[in-house]
Amino acid sequence: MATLFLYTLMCQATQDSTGEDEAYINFNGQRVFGPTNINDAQSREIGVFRRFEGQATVDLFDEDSPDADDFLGNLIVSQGEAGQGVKIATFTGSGAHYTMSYEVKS
Ligand SMILES: [Ca+2]
Ligand SMILES: [Ca+2]
Repeated sequence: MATLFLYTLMCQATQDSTGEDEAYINFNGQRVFGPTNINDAQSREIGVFRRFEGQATVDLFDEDSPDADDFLGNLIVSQGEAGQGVKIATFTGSGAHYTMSYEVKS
């Protein structure tokens, strides 16, 4: 087992062209953060940690209504990353640009 810590979500460019995104994060398919309103050059503290075995998937979405939500990309972490310190993941799906800092600990 290892623990994934999600620290900060940074938005370089939103997916929505009309202003803020409503960003949310799923861990292994379950919502763990958001939706939070976020615009270009803004960041949000996530402050979520989850235990996992083997590998885990973190998905980033922009909530839209009535249209379907936009998938902004994913991050796959593995137990073997434990102890490697803080890393930065990049999400560039659907024309957006986000980064997220995270860390895997044993
Ligand atoms: Ca959108
Ligand atoms: Ca949206």
